[in-house]
Amino acid sequence: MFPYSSHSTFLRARAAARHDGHQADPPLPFGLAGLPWDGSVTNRSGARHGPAAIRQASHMLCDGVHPLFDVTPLGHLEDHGDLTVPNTSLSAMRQALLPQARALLARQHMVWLGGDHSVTLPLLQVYRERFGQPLALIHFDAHCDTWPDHFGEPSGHGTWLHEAFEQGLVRPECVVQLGIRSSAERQARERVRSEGGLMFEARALRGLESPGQLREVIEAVRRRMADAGHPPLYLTLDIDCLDPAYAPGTGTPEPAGMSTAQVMTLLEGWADLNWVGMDCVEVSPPYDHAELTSQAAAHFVWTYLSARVAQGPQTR
Ligand SMILES: [Mn+2]
Repeated sequence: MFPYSSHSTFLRARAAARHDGHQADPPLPFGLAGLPWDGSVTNRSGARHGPAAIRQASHMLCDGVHPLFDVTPLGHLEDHGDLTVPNTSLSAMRQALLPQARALLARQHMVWLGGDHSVTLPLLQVYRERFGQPLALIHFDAHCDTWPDHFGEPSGHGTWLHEAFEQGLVRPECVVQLGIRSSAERQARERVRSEGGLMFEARALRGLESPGQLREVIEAVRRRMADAGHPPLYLTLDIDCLDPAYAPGTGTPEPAGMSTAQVMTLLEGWADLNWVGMDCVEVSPPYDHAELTSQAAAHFVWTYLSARVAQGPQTR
C-alpha cells in the first residue's frame, strides 16, 4: 500500500551515521528526523507514514536549489531516518522520543517530520531545556490545540499547546497561531489571544495571499518578535492548516482553510527570524491524492531549510 523506501532520505541528503560514539563524519549544520507515531489521532489514522511520504515527495526537488533563496540545503543537511518510537502508548512514545531528540538537538539544528501533533509537546520540552528559556512559537493549524483534555485523557494531539502554556515552555505573548477554524468551545479557541499571543484565524486570512496582501500579518509578527528581543523561535506546521483542496491527506481535515501559496508567502516573509527548529505534522498518506499533501509538506520543509542556509551561520 505504501510504496515508500525506508532507505530514502529527505532531498536525497546524506544519511546520518548511527550515533554509537564512532561518528565517522563531522556533523553538518542541519539534521532531519521522522517521528512515525499516530497513536493520538482522533479521526483518520495514517500519520505514522508521513515521514516516508514527505521524503519521497522531496525527491522531486532534484538538486534542491530554491528559487527565492538561491541555495540548496544539500551539503548542509543529514537525515537521521525515523526515530525508534513504539506505537504503543503515548507515554511510552514520549519516553522513547525524549532522549533521542535531546541528543540530536545537541548536535544540530533539527527539522522533525510527524507523526501526529502529540509529538510537539516533548519536542518543546527538549528545546526549552536546551535554550534555557521559554520559546516563541509560530503555529499553523486548523485546530487550536489548546483543549484542556483529550476526550477525557490528559494528553493527546489537541492538548499540546495547553500543556506547553501550563509547563512554561512557551512565551505567551510570542505565540502566534494561523489558520484556526475548527469547532471548539470559546475558552479553548481563544486561549492564545487570552494569553496575550497573536491569532490570525483562517477567516481573517481569506483572500490574502501575495506578499503585499499579507504585509500587515507579516509585519505584526516581526514586530512582536523584535519587541520581545527575538527569543528562540520554533515553527510547528500542522498540514491541516491547508484547505483539504490543497492537503486532503490528513487525519482531521477542515474545509475553508489556507492555501499552499499563502503559507509559503508567510514562511518567506519570516525567513530571517530567529528560528531554532521546526516540525511538520499530520501528513496522512492513505488519504492523500496525487501526493498533494506530501508535496506541500516537502516544499514547506525545503523552504524553511533553504532560508536557514541562506541566512548563513546559525546564531545559537
Ligand atoms: Mn490540526
